[in-house]
Amino acid sequence: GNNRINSPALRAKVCDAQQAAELIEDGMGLGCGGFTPSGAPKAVSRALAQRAADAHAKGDPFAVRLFTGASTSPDLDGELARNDAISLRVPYNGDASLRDKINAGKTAYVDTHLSKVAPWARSGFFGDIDVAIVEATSIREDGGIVPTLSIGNNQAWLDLAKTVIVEVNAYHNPAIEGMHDIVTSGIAPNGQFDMPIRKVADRIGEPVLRVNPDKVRAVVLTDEPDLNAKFRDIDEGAKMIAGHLMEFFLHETRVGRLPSPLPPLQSGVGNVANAVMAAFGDGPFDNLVAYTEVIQDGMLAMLRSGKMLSVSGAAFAVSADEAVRVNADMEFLRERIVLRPQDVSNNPEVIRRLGCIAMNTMIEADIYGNVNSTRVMGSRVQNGIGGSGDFARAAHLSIFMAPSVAKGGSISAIVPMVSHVDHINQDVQVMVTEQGLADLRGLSARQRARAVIQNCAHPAYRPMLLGYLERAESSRYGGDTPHLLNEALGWHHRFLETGTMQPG
Ligand code: 0RQ
Repeated sequence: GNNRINSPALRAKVCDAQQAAELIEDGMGLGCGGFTPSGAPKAVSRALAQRAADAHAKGDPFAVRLFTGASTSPDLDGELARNDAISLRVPYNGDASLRDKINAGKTAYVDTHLSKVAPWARSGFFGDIDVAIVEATSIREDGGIVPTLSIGNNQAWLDLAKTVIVEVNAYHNPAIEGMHDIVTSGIAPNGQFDMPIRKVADRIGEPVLRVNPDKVRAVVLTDEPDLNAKFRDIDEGAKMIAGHLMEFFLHETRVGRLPSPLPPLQSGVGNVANAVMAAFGDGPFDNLVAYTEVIQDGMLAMLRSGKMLSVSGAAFAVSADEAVRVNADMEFLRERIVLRPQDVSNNPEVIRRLGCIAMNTMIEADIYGNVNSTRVMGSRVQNGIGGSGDFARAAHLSIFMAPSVAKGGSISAIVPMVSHVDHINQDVQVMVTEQGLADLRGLSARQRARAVIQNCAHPAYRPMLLGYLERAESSRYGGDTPHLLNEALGWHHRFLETGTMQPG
């Protein structure tokens, strides 16, 4: 590992993870790498969880305010949450243990657009960032830090923190140097800078993170892969969703409403998104490009097959097997992928300029096209809005998809009124379930409702939804977006009372 540190000043800072964790005190703000398990600090995270456990055993308080790129790993969010060591979490979480703490009301959670975290942190909206912990593949002789499989907000953390800890992880192929594109200077105090990105592969910065070496107090050596989660095998429902989408794209290119090759694609997290990418892999479209956030297995397969030419993203979010292939194929991938900080990968200015097609997954939608991506029954957080809002609002075409029912059919994903809103109907042009696709472009609210009910709702819930709409329409208070306010959230209420949205 030591031969990965080519800067003598930083080589002198090598220490073990426990010593590094000693630099972190109760109440501090921690700016960490991590966007999916990619780039999350590992050894220092585990040592920090141990430090919290030791403090609590002595009866001392110990909790940090944790800021990252997005979700992290079981070593960081999981270990710290299980040790009650996170008082505040910003901006995204995918870990089950931390989710439980947030939903129990024990950890405060600020769920916000991923592109806004760095500019808001630089503006001081989140208070002090005391310590930065970033993961590196290597450190150059000039002190430039070569990141691993994500960048997140690391340049902001390095600029803001008084104390910096670097984990140098020898697992990653050093040939990754050159894949990253980071703006390291000329950033206004409020985090704004020019982003003249006109093509997916355009570069505007340099390939390394920059830090004042005097702030680096610890460099810790590791050699371990990311703790990547498994994708489920692609199920029938996800395949059907992907099939409806492919048919839509084919039709739209035939009638000239979408150009060929297609505009840059964005694809969200999870199994449905991976199924859609797999369908593109087998589909008729060539010369694809992606301006996206997470780069999953399906997209990498298309780069290898030549279907996709270039990808801009924030992070690799790959299966364990794919992570091994990524390491082996690094020279090939470096020519085709630009990894960016999330305030650039997800920047609405760039997404709008490129005219992206955004494809994200939802928890539920209402008949009028409003989408809930984050809160089950309105109050229990699942993950967070992540980058879905950055892309949905700015995209040329924003698509939301999900299975039409959840929990074995006891929950309809299409409801009269969403119990929480992440994406307003104006940011949803197309909705897809395994039942079909609703094209909502140019439709009034009541037309949207009929399209969503007929094309997306599960047959077990379709008559109930249509009944709701017709009764709401005849109530005559408001003919634009008719609702029955005493019933609008009644389906959720019924589920909480009886365990199903179906009436008894
Ligand atoms: O619960 O874990 O108990 O089985 O929600 O649902 O079907 O596994 O789907 O993993 O694709 O996640 C919207 C959460 C979908 C995700 C969401 C329950 C379901 C299951 C997970 P279990 P699935 P996925 C840019 C894009 C926001 C961020 C985003 C997400 C669990 O896609 O977090 O888009 N999106 N980022 O049973 C009750 C319903 C439900 C429901 C699903 N209607 N009611 N429970 N579930 N629908 C990328 C990034 O930001 C990184």
